[in-house]
Amino acid sequence: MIRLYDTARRAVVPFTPGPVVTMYTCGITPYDAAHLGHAAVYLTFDVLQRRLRDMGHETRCVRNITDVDDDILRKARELGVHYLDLAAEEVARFDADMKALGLLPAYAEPRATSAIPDILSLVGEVLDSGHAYQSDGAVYFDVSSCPSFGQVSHLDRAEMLLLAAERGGNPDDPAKRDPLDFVLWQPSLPDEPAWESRFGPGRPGWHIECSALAVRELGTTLDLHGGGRDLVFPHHECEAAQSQAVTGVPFVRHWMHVGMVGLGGQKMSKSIGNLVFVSDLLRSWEPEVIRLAILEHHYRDDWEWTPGDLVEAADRLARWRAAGIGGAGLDAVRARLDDDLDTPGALRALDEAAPSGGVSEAAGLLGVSIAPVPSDQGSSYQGSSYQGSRDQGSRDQGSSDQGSSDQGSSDQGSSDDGARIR
Ligand code: 5CA
Ligand code: ZN
Repeated sequence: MIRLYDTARRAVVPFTPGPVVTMYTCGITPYDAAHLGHAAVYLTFDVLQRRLRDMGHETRCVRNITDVDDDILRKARELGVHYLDLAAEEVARFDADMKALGLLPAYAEPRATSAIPDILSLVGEVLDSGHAYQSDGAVYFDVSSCPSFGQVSHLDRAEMLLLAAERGGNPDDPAKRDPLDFVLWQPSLPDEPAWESRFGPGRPGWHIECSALAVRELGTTLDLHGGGRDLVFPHHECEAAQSQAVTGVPFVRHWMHVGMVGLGGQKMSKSIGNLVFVSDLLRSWEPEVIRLAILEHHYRDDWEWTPGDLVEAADRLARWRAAGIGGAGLDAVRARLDDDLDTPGALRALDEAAPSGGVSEAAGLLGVSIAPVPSDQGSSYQGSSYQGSRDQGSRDQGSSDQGSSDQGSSDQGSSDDGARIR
């Protein structure tokens, strides 16, 4: 049995889904390339799915795409492009990055703009249930009608107000009855897309998209819902409130949130611009190395990205490759993953197993292929993970994030590239 920390219950608890596990992870807002924070979130749910499949479950993990919201409309305006063209381009880049990192494909990857009819009917139902009101062309959720508001985040009102202000909640909007009320449907600015509706022309608020898509794709109660920890409030709190207002049943059985990846002492974020892009790292490093560098951190910790992580991960991969094919360490890795997805512990367990046997099966459970790199084939060894053209330059090229160039490949005999792509 696997045990996982549940944000709402504030404890590590058994996660005991049925044969089919329904999961919803909040996906990207596609206005810039995928960075390491995104990769850390989706790798966490990837490893969780791999362990659940290993236990015999079928997993259905939906990952949405927020292709209409304030951020993407602003960026499209700045670039002078149509917001859906921007989204299409960035989604293609994101999908290629995630494929290169070896992520299991999403069960569905629905876009917010695919769900306007679903969103409109959900907003109508929230309104009809008495949990929302219309004001100044918008529809707002009435937080005072929801005594359980706070069930996910457990924040007090002052903390909620602070975070709502930081995270696009517009607490100062004069059309609201309460600053914590949140928008379900809003009028569009003149240059923004607008859809006709019984509430007037407009576009969805952010939170409603994930409720509508989750229910549409997976049903009224999800086994597990997650994303980065920055989404606990307001996003997930609001999703739970509006969904349960309509369905009357729990929206989510288990909430799982991933810590923040930082750079330069701050959360890595598109708005700050302190980003390390997955695509840049992939030019110089094998996907397995990037995967191991991320999995070296426990998913619930906040951590700071350092290029040296890649060097250590490359050494580790070389040692595992030297150990070869086999099932050593498999039960130890399973035990570590079942203990709140302890990936750092799983890596250490494999390090311990490698000197006495092949670790390919246990590494596979972490999504790490340790098939050795044929010394004469370089980057083509992994077939479909390597799409199109990559930078085939020397090992000292590429991003400045790659650390020193003398990292370990001593176990690789004549292959001097070790875990780095040539
Ligand atoms: N589209 C919404 C979710 S519905 C959104 O938050 N998009 S995002 O592009 O801003 O973030 C995508 C995912 O990456 C979210 O789960 C978010 O919590 C997570 N994320 C963003 N930055 C970081 C970071 N620095 N560290 C860890 N996770 C992050
Ligand atoms: Zn979401």
